[in-house]
Amino acid sequence: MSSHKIDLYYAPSSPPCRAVLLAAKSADVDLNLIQVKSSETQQELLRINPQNTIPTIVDKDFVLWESRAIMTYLISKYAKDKSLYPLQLEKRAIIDRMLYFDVTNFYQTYLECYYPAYFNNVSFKPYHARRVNDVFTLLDTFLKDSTFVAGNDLTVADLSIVTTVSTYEVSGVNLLRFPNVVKWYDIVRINASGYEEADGNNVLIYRQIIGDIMKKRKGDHREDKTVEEHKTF
Ligand SMILES: N[C@@H](CCC(=O)N[C@@H](CS)C(=O)NCC(=O)O)C(=O)O
Repeated sequence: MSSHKIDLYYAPSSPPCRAVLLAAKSADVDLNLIQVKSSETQQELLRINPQNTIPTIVDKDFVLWESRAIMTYLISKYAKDKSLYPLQLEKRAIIDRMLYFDVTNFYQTYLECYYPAYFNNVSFKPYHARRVNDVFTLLDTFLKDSTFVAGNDLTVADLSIVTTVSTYEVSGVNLLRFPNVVKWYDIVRINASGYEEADGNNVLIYRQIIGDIMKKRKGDHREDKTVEEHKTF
């Protein structure tokens, strides 16, 4: 365990914050959790992070944001289990490739397909469902011949991608169409330290938030198809 507490500015429902919570569990890091809610914490965050995004950590006098950068930092610095982000360059490169896949493609697709429906009053179109299907098909292919996303060991890339999958799941993606993903998802949730506390419980808060938004939306815009009506794509 870290000998001191690391501040984490966060929201429990936020997908990138849940990813950092999960990495902190694996690294056995003791976090001082600061929910960014009050104007005081909002101003505090803006003072240390001009990009004003969560998650943001403060480790003594070192400030860092961007969830995947935080995850690899915490694991490199504090995790006893070096196989989560090994030093061997080829292994690390594959893990990095999967982290970048998550940031630029897998999670980005979620942001582009679901967030407009939830937060900008835009309807979820068959085109979005096809994009989601495509990224899941790709992930399923990556998992065809290996237990985890970057080989046969659990790594930081699994911790990142599992929180994206749980986020898609609460948005109604039918995971059963992707058998390799289902198998991997079960294994990661069992093997990742503190999974339930870091992601399993917190993704339910996210489910509640989007559930409330969609309930209201249904009342407002019956002519639009909702995300749920496309859930089996
Ligand atoms: N790529 C960033 C995304 C961070 C991000 O956008 N976080 C959201 C919460 S899920 C946020 O801080 N939103 C407030 C804002 O952008 O002003 C990461 O992975 O850390």
